[in-house]
Amino acid sequence: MVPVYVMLGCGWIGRLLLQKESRFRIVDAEGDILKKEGYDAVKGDPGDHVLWETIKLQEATVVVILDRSVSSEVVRNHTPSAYIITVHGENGGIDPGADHVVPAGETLANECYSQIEYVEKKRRKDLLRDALQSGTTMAIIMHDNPDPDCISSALSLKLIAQNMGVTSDLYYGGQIGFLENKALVDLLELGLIPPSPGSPPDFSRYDLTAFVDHSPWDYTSIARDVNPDIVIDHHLLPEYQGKFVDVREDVGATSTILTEYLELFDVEITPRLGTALFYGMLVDTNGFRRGISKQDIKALDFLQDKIDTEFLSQIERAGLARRATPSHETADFLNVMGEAVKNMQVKDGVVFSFVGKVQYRDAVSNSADFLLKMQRLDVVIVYGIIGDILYISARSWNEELHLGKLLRKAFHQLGRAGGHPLSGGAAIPLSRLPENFGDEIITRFMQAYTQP
Ligand SMILES: [Mn+2]
Repeated sequence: MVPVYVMLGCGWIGRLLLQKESRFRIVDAEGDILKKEGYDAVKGDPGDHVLWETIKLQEATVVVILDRSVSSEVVRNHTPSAYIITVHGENGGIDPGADHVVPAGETLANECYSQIEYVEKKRRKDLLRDALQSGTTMAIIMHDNPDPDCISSALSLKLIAQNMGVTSDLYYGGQIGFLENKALVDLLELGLIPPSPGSPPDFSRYDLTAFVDHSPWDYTSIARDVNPDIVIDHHLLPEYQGKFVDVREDVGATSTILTEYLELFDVEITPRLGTALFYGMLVDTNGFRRGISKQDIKALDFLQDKIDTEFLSQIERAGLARRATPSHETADFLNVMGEAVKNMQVKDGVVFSFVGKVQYRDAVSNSADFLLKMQRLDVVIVYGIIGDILYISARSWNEELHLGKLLRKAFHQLGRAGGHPLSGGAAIPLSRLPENFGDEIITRFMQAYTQP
């Protein structure tokens, strides 16, 4: 479902447009220069059909024609479903073959760009609607440790589907570790279907299945054999084809993507839902410090008058209040943090810490967050054991590293691994690791880290 944009002819207008959207396949007389600058361009006549084959023009979702000699009708015949944008000729004549004609002038690149954004949104909306309308019941499957981003995204998809007469059940396979997240689930009255060990859910009784905030199949233990119809996520783009796959690596939170769909489908956003989406973005971007994009800012702007700060502090207080009582689970979180600090070892600028056996997976990631704030170093790796699985959480300040990809490279042969540029995780069965697994973790990570 990745959009394909094509530019026939470039010139100064094309240059301006490329500053806003670089993902164009371009045919231009100066294609060789553009290619040297890193663009996906070929040199030649923008009207040359052989070059159209080279750049696979027929795959285009949007074609911007900036060379006056190229006829939009001929392009239309070549790629009937694409949206075609042309520029007004000097004589001001309307091009009969185009979907949209942009008036020439200073603002032309902006006009083109907003057209592309509009078309792209409409295309996604139509595709999601078609996918949802192909059934009446849906299982929305969250990842194993639902966080606020996953929780609010699942609820949003449920509401969008409900508007189309589709009823949904929400599933997860692991634990909800953080107390705030439990409070969020309770307060939103989500009615999640908890995992029942020994009797996995039968998803075949649903017309539709959806994964939110994760992609097939690294982060679910209950739906490994499910081919989801719908995937909405912001982690690494999977090699997976479903009815509807919208995975945007560049956005800070899945909540951002769902906010866009709630707006497109005109679904009412209650203050609680608005707050949950805001909280999802807040947590996933580490308080808007990590991986925030233009799309996130737009979603925030849209949610701005739909956030209930009372409700937000209620969720955060729920976490703190329970933390103040010396419960079993609280002790686990604090103990694990203590272990993480005690067991730190530094190898070539990377902090490693083994926290032993833990009760909650979130306690491991919580500790990694804590060490990263505490340490002056760029990369932190914390790992601990639940049952017969070793869980790894990694955090970094260095966006160029892309931890998710690093972890995948280091550990994907042993288990599940992935994530974002600044945060990632892995889960590896102990049976696949040697006795001295600590050394193995360090060696494998350092190998991937030092040989990018
Ligand atoms: Mn997320």
